[in-house]
Amino acid sequence: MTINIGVIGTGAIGREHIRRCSQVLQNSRVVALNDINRSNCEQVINELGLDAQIYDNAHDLINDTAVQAILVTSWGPTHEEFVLACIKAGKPVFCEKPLAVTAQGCLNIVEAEINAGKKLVQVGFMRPYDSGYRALKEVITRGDIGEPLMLHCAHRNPSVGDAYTTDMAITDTLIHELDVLRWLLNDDYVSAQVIFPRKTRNASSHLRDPQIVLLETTRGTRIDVEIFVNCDYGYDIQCEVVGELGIARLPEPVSVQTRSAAKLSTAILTDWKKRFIDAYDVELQDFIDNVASGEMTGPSAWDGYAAAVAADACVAAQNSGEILPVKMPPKPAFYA
Ligand code: NAI
Ligand code: NAD
Ligand code: ISE
Repeated sequence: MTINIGVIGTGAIGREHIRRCSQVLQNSRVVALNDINRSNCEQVINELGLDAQIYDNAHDLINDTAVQAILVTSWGPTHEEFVLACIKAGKPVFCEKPLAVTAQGCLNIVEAEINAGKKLVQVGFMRPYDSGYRALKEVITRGDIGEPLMLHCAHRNPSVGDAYTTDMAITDTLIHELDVLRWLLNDDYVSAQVIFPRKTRNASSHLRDPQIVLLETTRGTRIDVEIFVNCDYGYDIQCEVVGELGIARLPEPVSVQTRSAAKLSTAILTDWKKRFIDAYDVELQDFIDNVASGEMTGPSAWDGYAAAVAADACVAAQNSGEILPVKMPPKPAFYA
């Protein structure tokens, strides 16, 4: 069964997802596009030779009976409105992170989904689909390194544009760690603190970069995450778990080792699109398969909400400089 997909937001990741839905994945076809900038849709249709209709209004796309499932890949502040409209229309929706830009926005989605009585939402947290993170989780779950005591993580981008603000280090970048570390440890956060080291000269004048986020979980595991979005040298994701019996590290992406000009070296990626390219394929195939079977199993609206609750606390901690509580309500049975 081929699923007819409508895509809202045909920017960087929207185009990537349209390409994979049209050329890489099984049982999916992109039939409708919307973007606030119509020429973005025209460009992607021409580039990929798509037979898709352009809608000037996202709500018309959502309500088109030919569209069976929706991808929301517009920028973060638009997500809540579009996801709520998909739930109202009773259609499955894959929403790029963040699910909404505030915890309250995510809660509105959680409540709408519970009221609809059916899981319809998958959030674009792709790291739980990454083979490296999966292998790391297996090592932890098997008990090879004993109980996890501390995590040292880094999320580094080579550079960001001028529109990137200090809070986006949390809501746009750290949000991936807030999701994947919760999944990795099978635990929730109880407190957050943010520290600002000396600023890099490569950051724009309004941006505080790098930042260090310190998190504590309900079991007392301590996590430090360095966010450095103008690190210059590459796109680099690190995660080291220190356990009672040993240490486990997230595998590095495959890269050929060379010996040349008196140097032993391996290349480091520079583009986020390539670092998790396989994980994006697996997450979206999972979404399409779940639309076909009628049962959503990927990162849920509750996972989007949990990450947003922690993100809200981190943003408040950026401003106050204090250690702040992360208060998660109990998980509703609907998401058990
Ligand atoms: P982008 O700026 O390249 O693309 C966003 C697109 O949405 C633009 O074409 C814009 O015109 C369109 N848009 C904005 N408002 C709209 C509206 N109201 N209605 C319709 N279209 C609208 O942004 P990018 O990098 O593609 O990011 C999009 C989303 O994907 C963000 O939520 C971002 O956080 C997420 N993302 C996730 C990644 C991941 O690793 N999972 C990686 C990159 C982005
Ligand atoms: P982008 O700016 O390249 O694309 C956003 C697109 O949305 C643009 O084409 C814009 O015109 C369109 N848009 C904005 N408002 C709109 C609206 N109201 N209606 C329709 N279209 C609208 O951004 P991006 O880098 O593609 O990021 C988009 C989303 O994807 C963000 O939420 C971002 O956080 C997420 N993202 C996720 C990952 C990931 O690794 N999962 C990576 C990059 C981006
Ligand atoms: C971007 O939106 C992403 O999601 C990338 O994965 C992340 O590394 C980057 O910092 C974000 O801006």
